[in-house]
Amino acid sequence: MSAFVLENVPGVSSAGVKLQASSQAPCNSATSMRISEASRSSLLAGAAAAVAGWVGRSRNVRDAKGVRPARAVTAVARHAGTELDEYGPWSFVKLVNGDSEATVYLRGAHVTSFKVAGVEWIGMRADCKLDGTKQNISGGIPICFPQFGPGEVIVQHGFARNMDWKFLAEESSDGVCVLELTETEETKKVWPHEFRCKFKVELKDGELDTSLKVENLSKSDCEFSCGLHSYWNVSDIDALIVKGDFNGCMKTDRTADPPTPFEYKQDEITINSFADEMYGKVLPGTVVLEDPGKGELQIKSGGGWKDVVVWNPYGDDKVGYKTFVCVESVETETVSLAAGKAWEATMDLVPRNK
Ligand code: TA6
Repeated sequence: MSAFVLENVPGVSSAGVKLQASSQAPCNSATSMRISEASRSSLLAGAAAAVAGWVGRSRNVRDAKGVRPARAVTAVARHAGTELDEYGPWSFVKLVNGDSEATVYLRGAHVTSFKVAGVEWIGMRADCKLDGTKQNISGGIPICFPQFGPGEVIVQHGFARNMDWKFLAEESSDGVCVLELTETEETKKVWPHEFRCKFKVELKDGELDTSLKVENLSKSDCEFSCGLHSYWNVSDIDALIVKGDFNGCMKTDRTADPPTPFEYKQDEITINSFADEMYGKVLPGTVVLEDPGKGELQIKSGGGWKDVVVWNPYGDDKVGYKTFVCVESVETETVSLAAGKAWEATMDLVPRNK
């Protein structure tokens, strides 16, 4: 056992950092380095410990004398881990499990990276900023709540993606993080309800599972729409095929005026011009991105997700249109949630690298 202790970590009462010198390849993640680089001598002292996970807050890591360790390079292997990094302008949680890693920002409870064996499956826009100079994150998996799309009172795609969610250390565990958002005086001005959203992200070895739960804590019904406005990293938008249970669904081209639904007659979608399309009531179900350059991604949506929105600003180089596509799991219709009730939806990602 190493000499590290975790200070002031709610729900993590024991010194839960176990390290082991190992012949296995080191994990490449920055967070593993933060822990693993902590102290070469402490690591060697901990070499007898079995490989184990950890849940930690990097800011609170100290050695036995209470000194924050310097960074240095060493090789450490572990099975799964979760760490909150609070160094930068926006805090984020790093998850690792086997050769998979993921990053979740507290701003918007926003997944910005999911890699398996070094292959990235989450798309980020070229104009994305993670330094706090933009209100939200352009790319990744934005959570749109309590409104999907534009509106008159609430901002486009809702306020949840513009807010800092709380990391629940006591509900998180190795490879798992749970983030929470509740109402504020500001949210009540535009959406007068007490609520709790919980977003759970679980990194398995080779899979990322998410679940979003919305609880109505008000004394009356609340109404919302919701979506995961997910950006996926693709090798080349022109070569991508999106497959799913689309044949026979009602498609709406949202760029048409007026946007009139019509029956879609195939199971494949390809993109070769500006696309903003909604495929109604095709979820729960699985949509597959077939990317000849990198493999395939299964997007398995369950629970309350009903519709798929496909968006790509084709031709817009400023946002890097060629290397991302939005294939979004959405509930576009208004959900009416009674007082004390909860609504839940899941989206699991299963990639297969080429
Ligand atoms: O979900 C599709 C869409 O609403 C498009 O109509 C387009 O406005 C896009 O999202 C904007 O995405 P952004 O991440 O910039 O909010």
